[in-house]
Amino acid sequence: MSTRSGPKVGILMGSDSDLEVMREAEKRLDFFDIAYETRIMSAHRTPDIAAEYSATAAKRGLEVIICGAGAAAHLAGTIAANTTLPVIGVPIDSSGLKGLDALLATVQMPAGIPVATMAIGKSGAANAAIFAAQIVGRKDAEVAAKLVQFKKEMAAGVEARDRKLQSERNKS
Ligand code: RP5
Repeated sequence: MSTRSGPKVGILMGSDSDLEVMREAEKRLDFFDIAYETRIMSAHRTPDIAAEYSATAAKRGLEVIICGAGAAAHLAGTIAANTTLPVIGVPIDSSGLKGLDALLATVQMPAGIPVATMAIGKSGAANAAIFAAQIVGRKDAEVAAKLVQFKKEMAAGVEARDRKLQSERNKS
Protein backbone atom coordinates (compact mmCIF):
# COMPACT_ATOMS: atom_id res chain seq x y z
CA MET A 1 0.00 0.00 0.00
CA SER A 2 1.35 3.42 -0.96
CA THR A 3 2.30 5.85 1.76
CA ARG A 4 1.68 8.78 -0.59
CA SER A 5 -1.45 10.90 -0.10
CA GLY A 6 -5.11 9.84 -0.62
CA PRO A 7 -6.27 7.25 -3.15
CA LYS A 8 -5.85 8.09 -6.83
CA VAL A 9 -7.38 4.85 -8.12
CA GLY A 10 -10.58 3.13 -7.08
CA ILE A 11 -10.64 -0.64 -7.48
CA LEU A 12 -14.22 -1.88 -7.44
CA MET A 13 -15.54 -5.41 -7.78
CA GLY A 14 -18.99 -6.87 -7.89
CA SER A 15 -18.40 -9.55 -5.27
CA ASP A 16 -15.79 -10.76 -2.81
CA SER A 17 -15.54 -13.79 -5.11
CA ASP A 18 -13.74 -11.44 -7.57
CA LEU A 19 -11.03 -10.55 -5.05
CA GLU A 20 -8.45 -13.13 -6.07
CA VAL A 21 -8.48 -11.76 -9.63
CA MET A 22 -8.53 -8.11 -8.58
CA ARG A 23 -5.56 -8.63 -6.24
CA GLU A 24 -3.50 -8.59 -9.45
CA ALA A 25 -4.49 -4.94 -9.91
CA GLU A 26 -3.62 -4.14 -6.30
CA LYS A 27 -0.18 -5.76 -6.65
CA ARG A 28 0.64 -3.70 -9.74
CA LEU A 29 -0.51 -0.46 -8.16
CA ASP A 30 1.69 -1.30 -5.16
CA PHE A 31 4.65 -1.64 -7.55
CA PHE A 32 3.93 1.81 -9.00
CA ASP A 33 3.41 3.21 -5.48
CA ILE A 34 -0.02 4.54 -6.41
CA ALA A 35 -2.49 4.89 -3.55
CA TYR A 36 -5.78 3.10 -4.13
CA GLU A 37 -8.93 2.06 -2.33
CA THR A 38 -10.64 -1.29 -2.87
CA ARG A 39 -14.41 -1.66 -2.54
CA ILE A 40 -17.02 -4.33 -3.16
CA MET A 41 -20.20 -2.98 -4.72
CA SER A 42 -22.56 -4.20 -7.37
CA ALA A 43 -24.50 -2.62 -10.22
CA HIS A 44 -27.31 -5.05 -9.44
CA ARG A 45 -27.12 -5.78 -5.72
CA THR A 46 -26.11 -2.32 -4.42
CA PRO A 47 -27.04 0.08 -7.23
CA ASP A 48 -27.43 3.12 -4.95
CA ILE A 49 -23.97 2.66 -3.42
CA ALA A 50 -22.42 2.28 -6.88
CA ALA A 51 -24.13 5.44 -8.15
CA GLU A 52 -23.09 7.44 -5.09
CA TYR A 53 -19.50 6.18 -5.33
CA SER A 54 -19.06 7.24 -8.95
CA ALA A 55 -20.89 10.55 -8.58
CA THR A 56 -18.52 11.61 -5.75
CA ALA A 57 -15.29 9.96 -6.99
CA ALA A 58 -13.73 12.95 -8.77
CA LYS A 59 -14.30 15.35 -5.89
CA ARG A 60 -12.73 12.85 -3.51
CA GLY A 61 -9.52 13.01 -5.59
CA LEU A 62 -9.75 9.78 -7.57
CA GLU A 63 -8.28 9.95 -11.09
CA VAL A 64 -9.24 6.54 -12.48
CA ILE A 65 -11.68 3.80 -11.54
CA ILE A 66 -11.06 0.10 -12.23
CA CYS A 67 -14.14 -2.15 -12.16
CA GLY A 68 -14.01 -5.93 -12.13
CA ALA A 69 -17.20 -7.91 -12.54
CA GLY A 70 -18.34 -11.23 -13.89
CA ALA A 71 -21.44 -12.69 -15.56
CA ALA A 72 -23.88 -9.95 -16.72
CA ALA A 73 -21.18 -7.42 -15.81
CA HIS A 74 -22.75 -3.98 -15.61
CA LEU A 75 -20.57 -2.47 -12.88
CA ALA A 76 -18.10 -0.64 -15.15
CA GLY A 77 -20.87 0.79 -17.33
CA THR A 78 -22.91 1.89 -14.32
CA ILE A 79 -19.89 3.60 -12.79
CA ALA A 80 -19.00 5.27 -16.11
CA ALA A 81 -22.55 6.59 -16.39
CA ASN A 82 -22.10 8.74 -13.28
CA THR A 83 -18.60 10.19 -13.69
CA THR A 84 -16.33 11.82 -16.26
CA LEU A 85 -13.29 9.98 -14.82
CA PRO A 86 -11.78 7.28 -17.02
CA VAL A 87 -13.25 3.87 -16.19
CA ILE A 88 -11.38 0.63 -16.88
CA GLY A 89 -13.32 -2.63 -17.01
CA VAL A 90 -12.02 -6.08 -16.11
CA PRO A 91 -14.26 -8.96 -17.20
CA ILE A 92 -14.04 -11.75 -14.62
CA ASP A 93 -14.29 -15.43 -15.50
CA SER A 94 -16.69 -16.30 -12.68
CA SER A 95 -19.61 -17.79 -14.62
CA GLY A 96 -20.32 -20.88 -16.70
CA LEU A 97 -19.43 -18.85 -19.79
CA LYS A 98 -15.90 -18.30 -18.41
CA GLY A 99 -15.93 -14.52 -18.73
CA LEU A 100 -17.11 -14.23 -22.32
CA ASP A 101 -20.43 -12.90 -21.00
CA ALA A 102 -18.63 -10.35 -18.81
CA LEU A 103 -16.33 -9.36 -21.68
CA LEU A 104 -19.23 -8.59 -23.99
CA ALA A 105 -21.24 -6.83 -21.28
CA THR A 106 -18.23 -4.66 -20.39
CA VAL A 107 -16.90 -3.87 -23.85
CA GLN A 108 -20.15 -3.30 -25.74
CA MET A 109 -20.94 0.12 -24.31
CA PRO A 110 -23.18 2.47 -26.25
CA ALA A 111 -21.58 5.57 -27.81
CA GLY A 112 -21.15 8.28 -25.19
CA ILE A 113 -20.21 6.10 -22.20
CA PRO A 114 -16.76 4.58 -22.81
CA VAL A 115 -15.28 1.80 -20.70
CA ALA A 116 -11.66 0.85 -21.47
CA THR A 117 -12.05 -2.91 -21.43
CA MET A 118 -9.13 -5.19 -20.59
CA ALA A 119 -8.62 -8.92 -21.10
CA ILE A 120 -10.64 -11.49 -19.12
CA GLY A 121 -9.29 -12.43 -15.69
CA LYS A 122 -5.92 -11.89 -14.02
CA SER A 123 -4.13 -10.54 -17.12
CA GLY A 124 -6.90 -7.99 -17.47
CA ALA A 125 -6.66 -6.98 -13.82
CA ALA A 126 -2.88 -6.54 -14.12
CA ASN A 127 -3.24 -4.52 -17.32
CA ALA A 128 -5.99 -2.39 -15.76
CA ALA A 129 -3.54 -1.28 -13.09
CA ILE A 130 -0.77 -0.62 -15.62
CA PHE A 131 -3.21 1.37 -17.76
CA ALA A 132 -4.30 3.31 -14.67
CA ALA A 133 -0.62 4.02 -13.94
CA GLN A 134 -0.21 5.31 -17.48
CA ILE A 135 -3.07 7.75 -16.86
CA VAL A 136 -1.81 8.82 -13.41
CA GLY A 137 1.74 9.00 -14.81
CA ARG A 138 0.82 11.81 -17.22
CA LYS A 139 0.86 14.16 -14.23
CA ASP A 140 3.06 12.25 -11.78
CA ALA A 141 6.76 12.08 -12.69
CA GLU A 142 7.53 9.33 -10.13
CA VAL A 143 4.89 7.05 -11.63
CA ALA A 144 6.08 7.90 -15.17
CA ALA A 145 9.64 6.91 -14.20
CA LYS A 146 8.39 3.63 -12.68
CA LEU A 147 6.56 2.83 -15.92
CA VAL A 148 9.85 3.18 -17.85
CA GLN A 149 11.59 0.97 -15.26
CA PHE A 150 8.76 -1.59 -15.48
CA LYS A 151 9.11 -1.93 -19.26
CA LYS A 152 12.89 -2.25 -19.02
CA GLU A 153 12.65 -4.97 -16.38
CA MET A 154 10.03 -6.83 -18.43
CA ALA A 155 12.26 -6.76 -21.52
CA ALA A 156 15.32 -7.82 -19.49
CA GLY A 157 13.33 -10.77 -18.10
CA VAL A 158 12.39 -11.98 -21.59
CA GLU A 159 15.98 -11.57 -22.82
CA ALA A 160 17.30 -13.56 -19.84
CA ARG A 161 14.85 -16.39 -20.54
CA ASP A 162 15.88 -16.40 -24.20
CA ARG A 163 19.59 -16.56 -23.26
CA LYS A 164 18.83 -19.49 -20.92
CA LEU A 165 16.92 -21.31 -23.69
CA GLN A 166 19.71 -20.70 -26.21
CA SER A 167 22.38 -21.98 -23.83
CA GLU A 168 20.34 -25.11 -22.97
CA ARG A 169 19.77 -25.85 -26.68
CA ASN A 170 23.40 -25.24 -27.58
CA LYS A 171 24.50 -27.81 -24.97
CA SER A 172 22.48 -30.63 -26.54
C1 RP5 B 1 -20.93 -10.60 -10.45
O1 RP5 B 1 -21.41 -11.88 -10.28
C2 RP5 B 1 -19.70 -10.53 -9.60
O2 RP5 B 1 -18.82 -9.59 -10.13
C3 RP5 B 1 -19.14 -11.93 -9.64
O3 RP5 B 1 -18.12 -12.07 -10.62
C4 RP5 B 1 -20.34 -12.76 -10.06
C5 RP5 B 1 -20.73 -13.79 -9.01
O4 RP5 B 1 -20.92 -13.16 -7.75
P1 RP5 B 1 -21.17 -14.03 -6.45
O5 RP5 B 1 -22.45 -14.78 -6.68
O6 RP5 B 1 -19.98 -14.94 -6.30
O7 RP5 B 1 -21.26 -13.05 -5.30
O8 RP5 B 1 -21.84 -9.63 -10.08
